[in-house]
Amino acid sequence: MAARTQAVQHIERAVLAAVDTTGNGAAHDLEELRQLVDTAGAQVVGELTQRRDAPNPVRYFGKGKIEELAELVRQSRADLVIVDDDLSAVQQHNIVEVVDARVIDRTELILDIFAQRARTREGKLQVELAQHKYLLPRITSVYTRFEQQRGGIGLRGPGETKMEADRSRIRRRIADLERQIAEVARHRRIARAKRERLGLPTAALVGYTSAGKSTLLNALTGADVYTDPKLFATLDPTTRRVDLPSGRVALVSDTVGFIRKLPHHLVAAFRATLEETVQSTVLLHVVDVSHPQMRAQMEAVLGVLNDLHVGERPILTVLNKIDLVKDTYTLREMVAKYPDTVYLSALTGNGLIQLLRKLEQVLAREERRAEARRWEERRAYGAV
Ligand SMILES: Nc1nc2c(ncn2[C@@H]2O[C@H](COP(=O)(O)OP(=O)(O)OP(=O)(O)O)[C@@H](O)[C@H]2O)c(=O)[nH]1
Ligand SMILES: [Mg+2]
Repeated sequence: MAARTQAVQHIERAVLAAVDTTGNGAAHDLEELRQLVDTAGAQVVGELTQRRDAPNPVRYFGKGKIEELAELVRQSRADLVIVDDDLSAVQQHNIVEVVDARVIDRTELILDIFAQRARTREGKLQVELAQHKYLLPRITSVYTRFEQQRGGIGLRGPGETKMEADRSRIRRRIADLERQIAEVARHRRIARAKRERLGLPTAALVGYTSAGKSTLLNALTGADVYTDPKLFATLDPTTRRVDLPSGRVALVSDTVGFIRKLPHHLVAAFRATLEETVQSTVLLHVVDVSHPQMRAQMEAVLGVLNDLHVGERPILTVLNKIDLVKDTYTLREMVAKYPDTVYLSALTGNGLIQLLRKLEQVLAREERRAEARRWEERRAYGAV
């Protein structure tokens, strides 16, 4: 049984660290990591990057750099080091050997944020499964030295559960979680089949975390979904009805946001929920056009969608937050260049009507396509 953890009073002091393989990109990479750390509730007390062609396979950093990191940790009295990459168990172990602090990686940080934010039973099960799968190969190196410090980033489970620290117990827990998730997924499929019988077209909001998906859902439907400048405000899917300009009705779903290097254990654990949400008539890809990393964010989202095998779904690209950009020339150019693109501000409502009109067009086109497909199938059976 999961034991209760003590509420954490102490704000953890974190040193951020990364190998910069891009030449100049790491400075900006750390900006996102800073936001993630802030969302997780820790304080950044130092930063360190190392320029290398590739991370060292067994230590991640070079030898001298780890010494420097150890010194920075001492000076800044840091509790933990957060590396902006996925570390192998060996790399993590070798850094911990030298540095007198816990060492966690980007994946663990993201899993921790999800653990804190999970609200529904399904969300909690999925996050706990991802955390346990992540933990399993690392259990000796991570836990033996910091066993007594339970409760910090990477050591807390969703809700009030405590992460297990024993291999065979973890394996049993993983099997148990998988069984429970399969059961919840079965209920979901039933609910979805019910919705499908309504015969309403569906649209799913997808996009990078903080792109404005929930704000857009609220603007479109008058819903009251939680929005937040911090990352990963939404974890669980919400579906609402939207009235289209012609008077027709569509269902629009909001769900968890994506991020660069989204932990694959997390994608695997959330697969059922995500797949179900993105099995919509059309995907609305919400993009924050005011973000300096807009293109990298779009690519990350398309990458995750690709992993979820939704390549065939039509995508309507929604360039959001135009109230924050001065130059709308580029936006107009993009809309002219790429089919099925609109720009708007979910916050001010500017451009919403154009989105609804476009959505209606795309849905009508999809219906014609689906009808043509059905006709082809009937013909294949000699029925027409
Ligand atoms: N200026 C401006 N801010 C916006 C706009 N749309 C959303 N925001 C802000 O962006 C932040 C994130 O918005 P959310 O709607 O929570 O974003 P999300 O995509 O649902 O994020 P996750 O649930 O974390 O994936 C909030 O502070 C919103 O107020 C917009 O059009 N203009
Ligand atoms: Mg949201």
